[in-house]
Amino acid sequence: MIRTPLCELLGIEHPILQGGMAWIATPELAAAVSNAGGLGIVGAGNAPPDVIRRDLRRARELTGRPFGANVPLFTAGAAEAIQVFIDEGVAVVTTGGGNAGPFLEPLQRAGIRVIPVVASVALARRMARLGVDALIAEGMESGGHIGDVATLPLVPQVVDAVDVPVIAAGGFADGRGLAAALALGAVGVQMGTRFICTAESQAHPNYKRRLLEAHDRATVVTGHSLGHPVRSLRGQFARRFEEMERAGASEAEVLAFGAGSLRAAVVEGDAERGTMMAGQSAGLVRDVVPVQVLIQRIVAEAEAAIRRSAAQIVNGRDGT
Ligand code: TUI
Repeated sequence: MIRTPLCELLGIEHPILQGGMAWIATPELAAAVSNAGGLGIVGAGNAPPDVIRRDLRRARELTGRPFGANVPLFTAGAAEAIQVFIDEGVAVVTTGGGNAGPFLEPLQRAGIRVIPVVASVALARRMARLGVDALIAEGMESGGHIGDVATLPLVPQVVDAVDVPVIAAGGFADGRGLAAALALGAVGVQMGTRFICTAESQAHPNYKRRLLEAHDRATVVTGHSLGHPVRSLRGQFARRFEEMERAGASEAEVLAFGAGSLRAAVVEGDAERGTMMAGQSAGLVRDVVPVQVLIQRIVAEAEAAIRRSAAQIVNGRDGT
């Protein structure tokens, strides 16, 4: 067992959160993660309020344990999604892609723990000052929308800058990663890409297969020209996106090209029209297993990694 203050804060067994990936973080996946002792998170993506409500109720049916909900703040319906989270009384809300400040008070008044994702020390400081319950420090190794600092330098800088618990994200897919995150001062990890390749994930088999085939350099970042860098698996879609950016296509043209591309990837398994978002940890994903097996394995690996590291401490000549 690895217990950290995050387990107490959220009422979970293992300090592992599942990322709120749009289309992938379904009630089935989130409930499986919560049932296995982690924190499952239902991703609202840019779904309409009635779909979000239905998904949260389904998750509630599938698990009696705490689970969370996530919304990317740049989506048009973010405020409505937050209201549904409040109405449905989820335990935890994580936010991405923006400033969670305006939503903090109503969420916390409803007894909901608020854990924004940050990609910089500056935003981490601002959020901590406002009184968030914890932070997720997400490095640019992550899939989807990313910042520009890598996890290894970001996490300890955020840990030093704030006095709330910090969860590390970006590049984590196994127990060695969890052990490393704890060594950096984090209280747990959030993993997204790794959970796509589980039995309970509803992602299309093509998406899972592409992840299993992925190697260390299998992902690419597009969208810099729009100010919204996104990491996904290399492929037809990313190449065409890059070409459009290089040719100086207008923002409207590129956005029109991207619309619906996530659904095409996740639901239809279409690697040509679809963007298969994934983090650099894709190269570490080697099998599709039930969530329960994955989480048990990660905890056992982390314990072994911490023991191995600790065994390397020896007394020096000066007896220290
Ligand atoms: O949010 C994410 N990753 C995401 S959201 C998403 S949804 C989507 N995308 C495209 C098509 C359809 C749906 C896909 N991937 N990660 C959390 C995250 N947040 N990473 C970076 C940030 C971030 C960036 C800037 C957070 C705050 C921020 O603040 C700017 C400011 O206001 O200072």
